[in-house]
Amino acid sequence: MLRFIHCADLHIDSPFKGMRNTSEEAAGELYEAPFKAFRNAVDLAISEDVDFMIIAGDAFDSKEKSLSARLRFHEQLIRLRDKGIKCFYCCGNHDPLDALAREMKLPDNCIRFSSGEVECFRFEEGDVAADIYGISFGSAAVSENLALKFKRRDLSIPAIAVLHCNVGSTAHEPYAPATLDDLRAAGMDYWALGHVHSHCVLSKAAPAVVYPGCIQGCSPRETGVHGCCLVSIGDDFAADIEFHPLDVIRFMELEVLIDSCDDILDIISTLISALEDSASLSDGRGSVFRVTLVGNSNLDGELRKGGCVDGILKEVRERLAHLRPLIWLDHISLMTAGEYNLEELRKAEDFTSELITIYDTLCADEDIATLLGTELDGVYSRWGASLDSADAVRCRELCREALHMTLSRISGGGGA
Ligand SMILES: [Mn+2]
Repeated sequence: MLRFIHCADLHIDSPFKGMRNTSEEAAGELYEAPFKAFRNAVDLAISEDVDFMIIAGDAFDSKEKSLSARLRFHEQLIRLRDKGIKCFYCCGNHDPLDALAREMKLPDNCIRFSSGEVECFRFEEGDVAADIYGISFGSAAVSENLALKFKRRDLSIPAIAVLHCNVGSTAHEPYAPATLDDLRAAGMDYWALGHVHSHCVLSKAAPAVVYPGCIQGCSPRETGVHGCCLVSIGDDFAADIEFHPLDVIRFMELEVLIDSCDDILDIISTLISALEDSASLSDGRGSVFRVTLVGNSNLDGELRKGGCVDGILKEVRERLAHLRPLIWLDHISLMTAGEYNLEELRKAEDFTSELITIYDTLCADEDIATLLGTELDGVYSRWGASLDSADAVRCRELCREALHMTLSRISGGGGA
């Protein structure tokens, strides 16, 4: 039985994009997270005594790898070498095999695929054998379909292909785009892919096509569990795929209902218990939250006043600062409304219902981004700011916020 670890997208040295005003302590723990997750992968490889490890690209977040990142990556590969475990590594768009990368020497148990042509290495130890095919990105933006370069040579032992590529995901850059049929045509048993950051099995068999996902979420958008796959290939060359979590900090999105809160202090304590409850489910890992406050409340108007949400955020962070494992509140959004029933107000055929209709019409307009963008650009530029991305989703959010601010004021919900 052939057994190996398939991981990808380690993103060592990740800057954790999208997080703002993170405390020094929280930033420090986040920086360490990908290193620790990789160490967890190596621990798993050693405790499971696998035949080898595969890293399917984006080992580093940036091609300008810091010295510490390189040394610590190296250190983990040495741990594998000391246990006689080989590592097959192909480079992806974040860590392309350019002149800078070539300078980075790797321990001799780590085989890095070159760019240009697919290479094939035969793994043979005792009675297990496999051919491992792979190719690296030579530069960041590879638009060529690299999957078409793979062709199985030998049918007598399992064939594994290692590639960083995009198979049909619109959420990731379309580098080395390929279809499932392109992969099938190569005649492999297992495609060890990298690039897509959430774990997914695109095909279970003939061949198995697998994204293990990143080993550690790298931004608040990468919520949920992250890890690697422990793969066993039996005599029939069919793959058995077991997912193992490796992440040390988990990103979560949470809705917190504030219906029954009487004042802002009450909202703060409700928030804190909701965060503590959710954090307790993450098995001793750190947690980073993005929270949406929901519900009908007469505090809606007050919440929407400038500085109120920031004040809550600051207070919650301070009260949670001493806790370990880390609980960090990254962001609070408001989806609350005043103590009125929007559906009833909409039916009333009066001034308020007309006002709601104006907002409804605007939100339903496909060109909302263009319509609002021009108006908002003027406002934002006066503040010396800019609307980062005047996309339709953000514009609809702003519209909804404006509607509720207006309704709270009209209904005297404390916002006047
Ligand atoms: Mn990646």
